[in-house]
Amino acid sequence: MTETFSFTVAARDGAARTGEIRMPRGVIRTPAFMPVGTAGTVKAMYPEQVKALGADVVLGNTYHLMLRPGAERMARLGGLHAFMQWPYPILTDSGGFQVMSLSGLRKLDETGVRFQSHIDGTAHMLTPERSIEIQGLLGSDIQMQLDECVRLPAPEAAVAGAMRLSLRWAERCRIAFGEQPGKALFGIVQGGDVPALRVESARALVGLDLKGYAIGGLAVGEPQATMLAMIEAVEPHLPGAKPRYLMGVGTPDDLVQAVSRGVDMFDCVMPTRAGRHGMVYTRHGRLNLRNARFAEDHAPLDPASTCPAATLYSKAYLHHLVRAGEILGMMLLTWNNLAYYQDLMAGLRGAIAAGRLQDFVGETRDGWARAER
Ligand code: PRF
Repeated sequence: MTETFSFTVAARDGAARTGEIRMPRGVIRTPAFMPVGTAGTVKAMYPEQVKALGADVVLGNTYHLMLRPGAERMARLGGLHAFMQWPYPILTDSGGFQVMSLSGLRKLDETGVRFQSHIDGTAHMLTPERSIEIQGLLGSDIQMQLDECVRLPAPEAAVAGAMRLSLRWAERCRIAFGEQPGKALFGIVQGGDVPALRVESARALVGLDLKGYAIGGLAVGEPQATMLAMIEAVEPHLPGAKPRYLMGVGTPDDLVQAVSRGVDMFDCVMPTRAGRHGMVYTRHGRLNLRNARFAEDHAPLDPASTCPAATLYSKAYLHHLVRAGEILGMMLLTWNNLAYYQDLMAGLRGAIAAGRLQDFVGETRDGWARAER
């Protein structure tokens, strides 16, 4: 395995690309979906099961892990890979976004963000330098800059202020990160729903010559059409030879649309969280298994699936497990959903390589439209 970080594009179809990120801990096939393992676990899944589904990388969260078990303790325990028995690449988010969505009292200024833990109310400080230090202590392979993400809709002045603060933090993160050949620091494009601010952000980040570029600040309240328009505004300004990561997105349709516009990486809690709440994703769309109409449905979720959760058990059984609040229900639904997401990404990679992405997208959407609702 390579000792350095590299990205190669093997094939293109329109704006879409398929390729490989190579790093010491493994190869990430792109377009890639990264299951979210917030607190050192992809909830309700065994790590070896996650890998077997075709996931090459999982996401961990600075915010959660710095609070519990703590970054220095994690380092003493040998780092996150050893701790959670996931020897493959790990990408960590920088913490800022989770501070904004989860913590209590918080105060943000040029230095960083001061906040209270959602677990025990204790006071903590996250600066660009401390975020990078923590991601290093965790042992993260792909580290994210600290940024400020504003929810939409928001006044343009607020969006511009957060975007420019994020740029200054990106520079500080780059200095703190230094040179780490087998690892990568990604910048995060902000700028809300304002194309000119998105372009300003992308250009400035590209000037920092980072190993990859994320598009943040989307899927935060705006319509899908706005999100896609922002991707289209940013894409021409990002280097073709570096990976692009759309943060916290999304539905299967969001993934298909964003891949078609040149995005290479995604993470989202949707398949795992939905699976813990009775929702399943299938080739025929999304179903709510709590619904009484499944109470005597003998059919499995998808007899053609590669995942035992979709082929072995009747919908009636899954409905029963969900209604009864059984742990196995959450496990099977999460397994099905992550399998569906990984199979979708494999399908997209294959279609791009074969130059038939538009056909694949059409067939996939036709399948969803046939959902029994
Ligand atoms: N910034 C960071 N993490 C994120 C986001 C962001 O804007 C989003 C927005 N969808 C999800 N996760 N650092």
